[in-house]
Amino acid sequence: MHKIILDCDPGHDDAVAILLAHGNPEIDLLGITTVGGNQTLEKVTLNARQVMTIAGITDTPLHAGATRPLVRPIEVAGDIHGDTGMEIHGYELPEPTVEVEQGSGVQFIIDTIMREEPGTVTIVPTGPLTNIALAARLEPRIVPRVKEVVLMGGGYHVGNWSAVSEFNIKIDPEAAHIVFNEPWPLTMVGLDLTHQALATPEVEAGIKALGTDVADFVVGLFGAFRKNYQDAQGFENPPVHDPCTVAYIIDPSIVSTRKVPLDVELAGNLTVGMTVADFRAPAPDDCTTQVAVKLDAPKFWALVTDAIKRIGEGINQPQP
Ligand SMILES: [Ca+2]
Repeated sequence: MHKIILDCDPGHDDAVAILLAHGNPEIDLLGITTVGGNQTLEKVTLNARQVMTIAGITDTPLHAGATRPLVRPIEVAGDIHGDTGMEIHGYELPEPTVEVEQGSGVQFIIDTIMREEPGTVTIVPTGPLTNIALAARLEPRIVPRVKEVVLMGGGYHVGNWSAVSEFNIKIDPEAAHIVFNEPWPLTMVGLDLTHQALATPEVEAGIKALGTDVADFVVGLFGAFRKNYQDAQGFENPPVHDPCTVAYIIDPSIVSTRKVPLDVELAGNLTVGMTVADFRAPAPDDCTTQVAVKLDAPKFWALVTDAIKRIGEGINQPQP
């Protein structure tokens, strides 16, 4: 079992990451924390509650974290995720029955890592890195105790929020700079990888065929996500970024990686928020960072579909 904390800003693809983490038997989801990003903290936290309600996630604590980036004003991705942060087609979201726990998500991350055996907890950020940076600064003893940070963000070739920067990193680059420069093992699952995780009509048909409420929810998410990605960025099918992190943890053969020194640009007029990978020479032995390179898309989607299937069959769900 892989113990993870999922730090997210749902978000269509965050929602799928939550479902994969809950529905896969290899993952022990210790907690979900939210961060202002795709939409305001209030909206993404409501969305997390709705996803957890639909999936019957009742034994995993949910904590809200930072409302805004460390230094810069908040920016949201309404063009991609809609005004609610989780715009959906043809599916009515439920009144959430899952509540938010008391206490900041930042403190929850610290308490969980200090409580668990060292080297056993993986942090999985799929939003801006504000909560993770704050946790590392507030309690530096967590850093050597974390097994790994596997994050969705950045890219070593292209951006999506500027020519060279990706949304999660671009909107809080100072937080990303902190997280990328701590000595914990870090895997950057960036756009180079996640643009291979396309929700094609075939993928969607496979999920729809499951015929369950949670499958209908995912199909509804993909419908809105496809339209928004077509309009905003000219994609035929939407890239479902965030669950690639969880898939890598479950089965590293799904995501090939390459060790490379990484840093985050803070000062460039055109390049702020760029994740800079130094490929000039083989990575030194003490390099703790790597980038995700190639996705086995059929295996990835089989894993996601299987998790949605298991949730639909009622795993871990109390009987109504
Ligand atoms: Ca996200």
